Amino acid sequence: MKAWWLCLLLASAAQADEVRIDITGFMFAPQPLDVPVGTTVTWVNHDPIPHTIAQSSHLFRSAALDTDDRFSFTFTTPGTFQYFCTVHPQMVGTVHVVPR
Ligand SMILES: [Cu+2]
Repeated sequence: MKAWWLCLLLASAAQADEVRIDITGFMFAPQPLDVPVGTTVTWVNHDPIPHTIAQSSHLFRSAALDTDDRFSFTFTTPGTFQYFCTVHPQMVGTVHVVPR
């Protein structure tokens, strides 16, 4: 019984992927990003000026991120998700979320 629970825990831990998107020089990288459903994506701002992360259909929106600040979102449904920086709308990115 205990072994069964351990397997379940390990399986769910293995599915809890985390991927980072770096913001450097007004660019998101990697770009675009492909991840499986359930992935937590963390944006990290390396620029000396603030940026935000806003999803184009209002799925999520960060506060202003200062240098080295980060913002995370867990994608729970497949699809193509476009996002941009509300301070610099020319900064755009895409996350492709694919089924497992
Ligand atoms: Cu920006």
